[in-house]
Amino acid sequence: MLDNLSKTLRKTTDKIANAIFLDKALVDSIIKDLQRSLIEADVNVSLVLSITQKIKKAALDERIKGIEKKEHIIKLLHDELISILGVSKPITLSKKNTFMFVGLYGNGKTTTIGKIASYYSKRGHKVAALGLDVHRPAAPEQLKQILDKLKIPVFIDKEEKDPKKIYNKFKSELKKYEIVLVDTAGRDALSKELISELKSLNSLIKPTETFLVMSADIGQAAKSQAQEFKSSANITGVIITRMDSTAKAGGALTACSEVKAPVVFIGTGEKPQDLELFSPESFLSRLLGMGDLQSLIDKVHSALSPQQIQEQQSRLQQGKLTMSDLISQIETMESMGGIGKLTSMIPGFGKAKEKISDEQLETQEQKIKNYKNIYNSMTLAERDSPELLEKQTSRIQRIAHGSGTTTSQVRSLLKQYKLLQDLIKSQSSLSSGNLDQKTIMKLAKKFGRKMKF
Ligand SMILES: Nc1nc2c(ncn2[C@@H]2O[C@H](COP(=O)(O)OP(=O)(O)OP(=O)(O)O)[C@@H](O)[C@H]2O)c(=O)[nH]1
Ligand SMILES: [Mg+2]
Repeated sequence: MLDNLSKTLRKTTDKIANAIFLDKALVDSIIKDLQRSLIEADVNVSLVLSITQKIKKAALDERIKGIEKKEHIIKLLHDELISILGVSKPITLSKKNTFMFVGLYGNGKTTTIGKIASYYSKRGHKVAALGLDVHRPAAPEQLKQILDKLKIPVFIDKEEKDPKKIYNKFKSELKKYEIVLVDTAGRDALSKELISELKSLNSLIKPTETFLVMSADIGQAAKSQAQEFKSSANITGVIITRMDSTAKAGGALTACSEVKAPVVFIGTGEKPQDLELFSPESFLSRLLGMGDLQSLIDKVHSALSPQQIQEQQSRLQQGKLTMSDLISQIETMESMGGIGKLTSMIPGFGKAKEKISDEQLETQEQKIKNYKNIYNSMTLAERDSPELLEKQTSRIQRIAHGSGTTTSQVRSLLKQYKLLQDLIKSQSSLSSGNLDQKTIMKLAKKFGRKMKF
């Protein structure tokens, strides 16, 4: 169900959470991905532009910075998506309930009646169905077959051609049931004939709910259909079927929201159990692959504290890197689940990840531990100025001894530090002290190639 949109949304929130700088280049790429996949899901272009413009504006707003900005954008993205999905309309049951199902030919009315009958009878309600589709000769038998399988009573009359007469015939019998599901006939379009038929059934039956059943594959066309049925057939909710078999479901859902026709259920397959209550919040949570907004925000707060990020950013922007920055990067790697995880998060490192075997990962993680031990065995002066070690073998020997490593391992850490520092210096002078996301990416790639983790 909307797999591509779901993938993009997950990727987008990851990009925001993991970004060091939310600069224009990154924002542009996020916006482009979002626009592409929302439009692919058939969401109205002007809706898409309005959402993405709001996000872009917030992202480039200089008044909010760092973690707060990431949080702000994630919230904004979440709230905007919820708002285009509409509001949830809970179905409250009374003592006696009559649900009438209306819609055009082949949109899934009869199948959905089976699903809803199963849904409520499983929850202990006494359910029955009434077949009032007198236009398609096979319709009453189809309804009967579906409900017989579920062992739910069904009332049909294959000979009678007047739906009102069928209703009157079974009226007293139906009073025994808590929920009566009424199947009606479809048409190719909402013709005058269909409108008058639905109006007369409405005034005779007085259903507690009238559900418009529409297939998701009509995408944005759901808007005019919902609007027309709303004004002529008094619908109280919409059921979108075939969510499982189209990429256009985003269009159908958001179109209903635009005309304030609340979606109450979605159909996700042909079987009786393929039905879900619809609520924008839970639907979006599933698309995002997160429990709720809070878990999304927690993602932003994951690895480093806001202060740590800010301090590191300003040092990097000035082209400075301390030994403790390097160790802090290494510690971050550990808290994120080791270098394997890190490689998947840094652009350009992704491919290398596949080539690293478990065994290699283990030695790399051991190396990281060694580096930390080496750092802990250094004096404060040595940490501030690692150059002190370069010419003094005795210091290197002392550190190797203290950390349980070898002198060549100490030299290796010094080499990594120097390499990264040189890269940062050269980059920051090239970009006149203004390191942005693109430069960081380039750096990460170069760094990745030369680092010997
Ligand atoms: N994949 C999928 N197929 C569905 C879903 N809902 C209905 N269908 C299929 O859509 C087709 C038409 O469904 P019906 O229930 O006969 O539609 P209808 O609105 O009653 O059609 P008419 O009575 O001709 O107006 C059937 O083949 C169903 O199996 C769904 O959620 N997913
Ligand atoms: Mg039918």
